[in-house]
Amino acid sequence: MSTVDQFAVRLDDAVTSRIAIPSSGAGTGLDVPTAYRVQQAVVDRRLARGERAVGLKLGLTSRAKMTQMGVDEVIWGRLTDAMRIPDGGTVRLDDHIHPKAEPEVAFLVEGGAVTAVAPAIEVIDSRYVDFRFTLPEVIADNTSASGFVLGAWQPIPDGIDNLGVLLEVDGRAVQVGSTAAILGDPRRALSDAVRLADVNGVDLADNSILLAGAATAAVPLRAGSYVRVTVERLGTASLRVGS
Ligand code: OOG
Ligand code: MG
Repeated sequence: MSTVDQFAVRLDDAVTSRIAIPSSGAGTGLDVPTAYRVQQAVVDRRLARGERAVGLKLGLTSRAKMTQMGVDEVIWGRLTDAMRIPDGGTVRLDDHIHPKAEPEVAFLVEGGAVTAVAPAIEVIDSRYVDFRFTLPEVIADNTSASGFVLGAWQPIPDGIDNLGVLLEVDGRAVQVGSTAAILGDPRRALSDAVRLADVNGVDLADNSILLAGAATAAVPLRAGSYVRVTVERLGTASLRVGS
């Protein structure tokens, strides 16, 4: 088995066993292009189990996260139908390692154009212990993708570049931000995604959902809590956390 496949098997086993693997730190010997090959192999294993590709996600779209990781480029990952959580649906902790929720906006790309936007929650669940990883490691791990909730689709409103974003847990505000934190304007996520899809031969027609990147820091999920994201003018998306 190739090194790429071996790494993909370790990450995929972490998903199915819910046991995190340690980061190798600087010792991975993995470069970014190879990391994306691992990511593809990880996603291929999901597709082989019958999951369907439905979209792309961007990560590290905020200046703060980029600076933290010492990079100046966004990273991207793949979404499948099995990751979709119905709005108001339940996420079980037992199905995860150490899931966190972050507020996002999602775009719908149809026929080469963006037709709608929705408030969204991304559930990230790094397959590395304590969410500690290098840039190539998180790319290989499909950028921590685990689940996503979409609120109602609607036309793109004026001022999409600066809408208030609120993340509440059990009715208490825990993160407050703005869509401006997403690359300065979440529409830039679109142009980045179109470019990335083109460079990497990904067909956006089959991957019509685009998660633009977190607008605030992510919060750990606790059993029994109710998580709601509100994006000004777009409405809400929510989930419940079960054990
Ligand atoms: C990587 C995923 C980052 C985002 O929106 O920035 C991401 C991580 O923080 O585990 O999805
Ligand atoms: Mg995200």
